[in-house]
Amino acid sequence: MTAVKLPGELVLVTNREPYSHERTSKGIICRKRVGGVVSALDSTMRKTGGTWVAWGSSKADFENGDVVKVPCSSPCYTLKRVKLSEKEREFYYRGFSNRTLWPVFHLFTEKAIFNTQFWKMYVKANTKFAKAVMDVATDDSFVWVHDYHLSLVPSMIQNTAHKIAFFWHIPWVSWNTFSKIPWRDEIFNGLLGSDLIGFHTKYYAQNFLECAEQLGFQVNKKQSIVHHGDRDVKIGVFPVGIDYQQFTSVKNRSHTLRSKIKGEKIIFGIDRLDYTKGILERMLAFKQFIEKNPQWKGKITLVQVATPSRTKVEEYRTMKHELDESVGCINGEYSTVDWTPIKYFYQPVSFDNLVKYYKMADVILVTPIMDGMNLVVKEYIAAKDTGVVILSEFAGAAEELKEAIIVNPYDINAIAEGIKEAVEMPEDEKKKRFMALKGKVRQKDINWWMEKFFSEWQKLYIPAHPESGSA
Ligand code: ADQ
Repeated sequence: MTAVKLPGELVLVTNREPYSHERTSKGIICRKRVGGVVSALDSTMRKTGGTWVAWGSSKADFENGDVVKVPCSSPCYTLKRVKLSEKEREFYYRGFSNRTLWPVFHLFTEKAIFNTQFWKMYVKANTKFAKAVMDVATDDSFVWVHDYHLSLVPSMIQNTAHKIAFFWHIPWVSWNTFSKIPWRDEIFNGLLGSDLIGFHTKYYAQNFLECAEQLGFQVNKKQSIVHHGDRDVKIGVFPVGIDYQQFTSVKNRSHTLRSKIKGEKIIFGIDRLDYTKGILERMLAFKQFIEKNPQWKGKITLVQVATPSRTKVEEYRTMKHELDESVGCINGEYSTVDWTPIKYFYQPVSFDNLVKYYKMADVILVTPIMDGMNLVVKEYIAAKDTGVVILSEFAGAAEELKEAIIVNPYDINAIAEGIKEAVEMPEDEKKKRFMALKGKVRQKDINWWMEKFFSEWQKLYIPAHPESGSA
């Protein structure tokens, strides 16, 4: 249990649901969904209880009504599902969320599509989520809205006088980039319906304050406050952590997996298959490493797991083809009868296997082009006793994890050099750096994050003391 408990029920709102109900030949099964936001928040909800409002995206989700108790194995909180039509899924989710906002906020503006139909459905879907919140929230509720899919919800529910906070899980870009969105005012005003808005890093929070100024809001930079009409909106920095205990409590059973992979060193990468994660660049860097360091041929393997993600969105299908081709080319060129340089899996893995992969890996390779935080790197550090981390300077996690080998993900040469440094790092240095990283991940875990956010949030409702001695 956490020390900081909110004095009212928590109503959490996200696009993705934490658990889906799926029909199989064995009947309806309940499955945990993959993704950073769900990973972080399921741990939170298990501790606080309350209601989670999310899109019921699976066919069997509504078979027993729109409200269920989850996690299915040991229910401790309520999931209220929102039903979206096919048109809303297409234009709100795959369209505005994933083909407009996602690329813009990850600096892939050339991929962004600005389409009025997308926008209209985004407004409509946000209205549905807002209504679902109003159905379950009471005057005492603390409503916590998450991520870029739901930026309009705070201002839509504001009239009902709930306490509202928002957490933005992806990067917040500078005004130069944000200003390209034709609906920038609506999005910004939507978010400002919150009393507190959280980001992963100082840099994103500064960008947000800069955008507020550019849009004409009065900003108090020292106190990180945006004045919006007669209200103050507090902007805060809360780098998300992981459920540290969950990763340390798994016993080491990685030797079975390890013995099946040839060579002295295993490098590991696991991501949703997404163009922002830098997976293609990682493959090219590994190829360059093998070319420049032939002594490592047959002795090193890159294991890359990619989870299918947003598979109906064109850019993701294109990227999958490119990745298939790239892995095929590299393996075709360098494989021998008893060595395959890259082992590539396009599938989700269970939690148990995820931890086995982390434990067997000598090096984790995390090279996103842009990433709000990145939980994979923290999970690896928690799961291992020692290891080496190669981390993109453009992952939010790089602001904290400075003992990693930090690389520029656009620079293939730098990543290849990083791999060399990692596999040849002296034991002493490896241990020293890893212990420092482990200390940080242990200290700022998911409980720390939640407590920091909740205590900042509650403070906003404590009435200020009248100044003593004033007339
Ligand atoms: P994501 O973009 O989803 O999250 P990330 O933070 O790396 O990215 O989290 C991915 C999660 O999915 C991890 O918990 C990982 O273990 C899991 N995962 C990935 N591939 C998997 C697979 N094949 N099988 C099973 N599990 C898999 C968004 C932002 C991030 C931010 C988080 C949290 O884009 O920047 O860190 O939210 O705020």
